[in-house]
Amino acid sequence: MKIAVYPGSFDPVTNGHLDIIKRSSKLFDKIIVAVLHNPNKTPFFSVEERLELLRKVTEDIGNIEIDCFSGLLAEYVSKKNVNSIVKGLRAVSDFEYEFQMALMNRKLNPEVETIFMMTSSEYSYLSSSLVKEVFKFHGCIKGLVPDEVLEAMRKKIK
Ligand code: COD
Repeated sequence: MKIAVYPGSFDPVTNGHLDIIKRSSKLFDKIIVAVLHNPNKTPFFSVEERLELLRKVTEDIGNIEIDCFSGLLAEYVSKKNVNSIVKGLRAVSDFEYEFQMALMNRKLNPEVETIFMMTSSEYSYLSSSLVKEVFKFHGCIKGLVPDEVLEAMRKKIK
């Protein structure tokens, strides 16, 4: 079975993430979407909330597992017995950081391969942090995140 891990913060999951999940799910038998639990950061959504939202927005895809991890990604993928990591690339600025991480992950776990998927042009400018910033200042983020996420964000600030 060809399995890949798609790791991220997903705080919150955007339509850019969802596009990568859908497209990669056609290339692999299973995609494990893995939410990083980083105790040093104060996220907008808790890990549990992010897991729940990811489950909701991927429920019609089928070959998706939603999970979370802490610590090193290279160790998490070995624990899951997976050799492929899927990452999304938006711009040259993503490339530099992702390139470093891919090489470091391979150093830590020589079995691991990182597969990069180009963003779809309509989501190329989209990031969770920009979405949160626009939302904070009451800008319209409809169409940038799944409707379930927008609803949860509205509930959260009430
Ligand atoms: N279009 C396409 N791809 C996108 C888009 C978009 N609009 N938005 C985001 N993506 C991609 C990102 O490039 C990334 O590949 C993925 O989706 C997740 O994005 P985020 O922003 O939710 O998550 P990040 O980038 O904060 O996640 C970073 C990791 C959690 C993967 C990284 O920090 C990590 O592996 N941490 C574990 C600790 C570790 O092992 N550190 C050493 C690394 S070498």
